[in-house]
Amino acid sequence: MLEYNQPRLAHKLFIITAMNSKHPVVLVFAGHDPSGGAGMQADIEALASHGCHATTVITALTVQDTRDVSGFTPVEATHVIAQARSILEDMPVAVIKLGMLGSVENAEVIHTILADYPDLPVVFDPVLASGNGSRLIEPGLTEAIRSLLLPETRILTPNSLEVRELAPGADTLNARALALLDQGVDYVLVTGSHEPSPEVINRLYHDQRQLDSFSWERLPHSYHGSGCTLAAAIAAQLALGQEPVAAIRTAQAFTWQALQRGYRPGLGQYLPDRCPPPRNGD
Ligand code: PXL
Repeated sequence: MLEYNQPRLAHKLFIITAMNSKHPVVLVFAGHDPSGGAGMQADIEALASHGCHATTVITALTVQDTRDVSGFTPVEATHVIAQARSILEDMPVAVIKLGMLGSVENAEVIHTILADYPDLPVVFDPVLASGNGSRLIEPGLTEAIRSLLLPETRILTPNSLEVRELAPGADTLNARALALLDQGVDYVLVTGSHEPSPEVINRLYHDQRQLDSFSWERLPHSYHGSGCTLAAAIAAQLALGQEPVAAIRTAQAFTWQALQRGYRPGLGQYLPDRCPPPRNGD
């Protein structure tokens, strides 16, 4: 018993160190988007602008621009697990953030890692498709997410389309979100930008009920990387020591402001501005 508990105790002390460090470390599993709008780059920018240190395990390489995704290649699962283990053994990771996973094998090895570090909070943006609807998963991955990763997730941030895929058995958005809680997720924040309401309404579920809802002015453009930005900002707030509900509230404001400052570097969607330059005198 003692042999089993000692490493866990050591890891708890590691987490306390992580929370107290000047730049808390967040371990991100995500795909690479060469347009720089979504995926790992979104996460690094959002985390850095909160003063967190992003450590980065790339799970898939995509081919895309600001208009659409034309393909992706998952990274080998053996490589994913080796990247993660070397970081976890080196640095006091405070929070794990999951985005695009790429393959069923990657979901399986990530599950192994999460099982080995049960005290680390997990923020999961369950990426299934690009904003334009191109699939970013291979067959079987939705089921692997449901059975292996949802039970390990502290905060899940699906959009309303993802909720429909992850909980196909229930009939309303509310019932689907509650079904995700039943699957073992602690907090589900369903984002509402794909719904037809005049304002964007995000709903937060916890403890078998809807806990809160948040209404945001709908911005005029279509944005690439907003979901990644939101989940990374939540991960950052948790790593900085915020409680889940406060983290979720503050991260939405960060994301809305990044979208409001958004810019259009290419021919397609706008990108969030997660790193505004310092003003003169700052
Ligand atoms: O926005 C979801 C997303 C996440 N991660 C990667 C992506 C996308 C959307 O295109 O490419 C790598």
